[in-house]
Amino acid sequence: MSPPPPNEDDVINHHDSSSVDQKRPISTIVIIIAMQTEALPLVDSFQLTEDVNSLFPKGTPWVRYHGTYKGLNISIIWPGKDAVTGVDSVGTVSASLVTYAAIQALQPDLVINAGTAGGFKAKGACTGDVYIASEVAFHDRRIPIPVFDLYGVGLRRGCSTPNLLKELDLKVGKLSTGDSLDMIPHDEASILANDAVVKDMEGAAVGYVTDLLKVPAIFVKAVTDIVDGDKPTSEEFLNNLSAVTVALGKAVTQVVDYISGKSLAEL
Ligand code: FMC
Repeated sequence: MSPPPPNEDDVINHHDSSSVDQKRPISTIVIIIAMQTEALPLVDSFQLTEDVNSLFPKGTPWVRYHGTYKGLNISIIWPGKDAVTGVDSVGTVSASLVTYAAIQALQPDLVINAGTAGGFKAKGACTGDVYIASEVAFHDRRIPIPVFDLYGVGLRRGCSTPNLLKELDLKVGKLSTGDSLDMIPHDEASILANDAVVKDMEGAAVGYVTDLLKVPAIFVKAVTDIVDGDKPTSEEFLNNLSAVTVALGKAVTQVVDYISGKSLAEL
């Protein structure tokens, strides 16, 4: 017999942080960033330094930049360069591993996943826009068996930040994650089913781990390319990457400035 289908409240995460945790000022933040190009403007802005002795298992390429900024203990975690190919370790596998390892090692009050994303112009996205993701889900885990289909989608909610959104000039929308930069028609259908406005390769994986370990997470995604436009995604992505990472860096700095001195309940 198959289990009864879960209702939406069972599928979406609820952080069980106690009300004491909710009211305590946030002190430790982990920022997960997939590409070094995305990380460096923030390393600079927060004046972080790269760890000399790694917190992480010997042999992993995972890099931590760390420092104190406006009373916050900040770590940027970058999964580093792939040992075989030498490129940034983008995608869900590395993202979930570093998120897990960083939470275990640093016990943060909050995780921020920052990065670039593709945007849908049909849903109002433009290149250079920065979104806070209200929800994250996968679009390439198709399991057409009852309830496993929902598991595959893996919907999780970002931390509720109504005051932060009122204060900062950022867009809000749903994020869909998959392990490919391009988009096959099947993925497009799932992304539309997820009602997403932005598409990346890490968000829902980070969301899975933060939900598992009950750490609130904020997703900040800057649009490098328009996926329902006429330009090839990879070309547009590479052309816009450096300009958009500057916009991403500014937005994440604003988010962190807002968080400084506040509790989770105040966000
Ligand atoms: N589709 C999927 N991912 C991305 C994207 C798009 N149109 N634009 N930018 C990205 C992000 C992914 O999350 C990766 O970290 C990186 O940029 C592309 O490899």
